[in-house]
Amino acid sequence: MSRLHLAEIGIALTLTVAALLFAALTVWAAEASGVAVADVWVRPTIGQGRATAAYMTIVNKGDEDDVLVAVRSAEAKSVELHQTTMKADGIMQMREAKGGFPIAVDATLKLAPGGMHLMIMGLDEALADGGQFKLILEFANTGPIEIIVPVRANAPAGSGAGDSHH
Ligand SMILES: [Cu+2]
Repeated sequence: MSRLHLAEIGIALTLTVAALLFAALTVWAAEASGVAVADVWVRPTIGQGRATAAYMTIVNKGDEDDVLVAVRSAEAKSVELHQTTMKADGIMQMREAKGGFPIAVDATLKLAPGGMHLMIMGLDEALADGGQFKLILEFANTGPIEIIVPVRANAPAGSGAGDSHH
């Protein structure tokens, strides 16, 4: 084999290794940055009511703490971040989490009936079981994420959320 040929093989190998390394780094970056959203669902509206609650599990897979600061939808007037708490007299109370929902690195934020949830108000149309709905989650570091939310009466299996009432 000529020296020129060997040089060519050497360059080809170097390029292949560089390409593999680049591919590996790209995959790593996609997995290691930002938040992952799973087990998303929203309750159907009742009668003439145009308010409902949405639930989901959010995992911070990034290397920075993050905060879910706001949520919006083109199909509703407003979406608020709510926290349900039990008062001393046993009455459930909801209040807006003004500072958003913080999610530390590697932490899991569970929005579930009886706890934290997204309060959707002023929907343009009723939400029926089996339908879907679009929400945009605004994170302080990750930025906006658009998600499709299935409309269903109960939590999806495996989300770990019981069917207690909002
Ligand atoms: Cu609420």
